[in-house]
Amino acid sequence: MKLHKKIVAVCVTAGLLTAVAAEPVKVIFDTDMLTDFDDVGALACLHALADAGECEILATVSSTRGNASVGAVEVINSYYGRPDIPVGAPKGMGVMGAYAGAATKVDPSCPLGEKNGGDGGHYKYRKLLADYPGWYRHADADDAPDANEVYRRVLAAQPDGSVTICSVGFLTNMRRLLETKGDAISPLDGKALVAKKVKLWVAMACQYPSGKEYNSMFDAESSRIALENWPTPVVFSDFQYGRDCFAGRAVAEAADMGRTPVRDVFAGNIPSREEVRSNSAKFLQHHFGMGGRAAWDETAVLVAVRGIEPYFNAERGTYRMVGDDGANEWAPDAENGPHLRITEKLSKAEVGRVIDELILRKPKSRSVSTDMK
Ligand SMILES: [Ca+2]
Repeated sequence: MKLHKKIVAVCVTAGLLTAVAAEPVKVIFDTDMLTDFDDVGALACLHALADAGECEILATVSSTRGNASVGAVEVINSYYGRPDIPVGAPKGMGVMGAYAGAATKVDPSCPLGEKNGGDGGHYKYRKLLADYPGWYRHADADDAPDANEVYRRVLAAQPDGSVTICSVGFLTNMRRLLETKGDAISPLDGKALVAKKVKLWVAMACQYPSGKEYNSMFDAESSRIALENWPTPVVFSDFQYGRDCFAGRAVAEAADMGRTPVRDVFAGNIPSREEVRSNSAKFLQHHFGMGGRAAWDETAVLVAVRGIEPYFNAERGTYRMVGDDGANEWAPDAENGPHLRITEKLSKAEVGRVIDELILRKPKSRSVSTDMK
């Protein structure tokens, strides 16, 4: 399966989509392993693409202080044989968990909840840490390094214009990074460092044509500052694209995989086909199609590593926050808009199959035992 080595990457320069020779895309992945679990599929896709030589994962940082959010990332990294990828989390601001709107963190003594239990949406990631002891270093995100330091150190060490940031959570770290000052790592302030080192920011965020979207609404101030001040091209996989592009049931139902942290999360959180079929209110059909869970975050990884062209079309304009309650709007501007939002090219079912194929790939190597307790 070396086909992907021949795929050309697509980069966005000066407003043009330009095909260039394939080199591994250098990616910083910024995620919220807090409530939803398309993040797990996205990180699985990223590792599968790294195994294929299509990308290099420079860092995997959390955009939330939710207790298990960094540890969950480390469990997935360990599964794919990359336990030493730098991790970090925001300090002093941002979403805490259990729910994104919660003002306090989960009490560590709180019993491991079930769906909608006492530890809110965070139960699935607390369970991951409980089930895979020894696969992570940071039981609480607050124990992890400052995401700012991770970003600055990683960016400063990379060639100019070479790094793609793929964010599939809150925009907190982008705002904090832009507001950093020159330091021992780099004399450049955050905005200058980003302008110098970052090629592209791919963000799963915002809602088309307007509305409130999870990733951009809960830390709305950071979203506004990041969107208004980011100095490089930005591509959005917005709520509208991913909401009916489903993936993950294939790995949830895979009979030959055994237990893995990726499969555990999908198998434990996707309703059965029968549940979906018999849900008369259609809630489950909208949120969990027969293909699995809405693949918002996985689509952002596809864009970050393989570019827009193979799977998507794009529309140019501006995503901006309006008011102070987390709402956003899209202003189309085909000539001068600084942002692109992906739209449908391949059918979403086909995109879902591409994502499933990546999630189903077994890791090339593992550096920790996969024996389960
Ligand atoms: Ca996410």
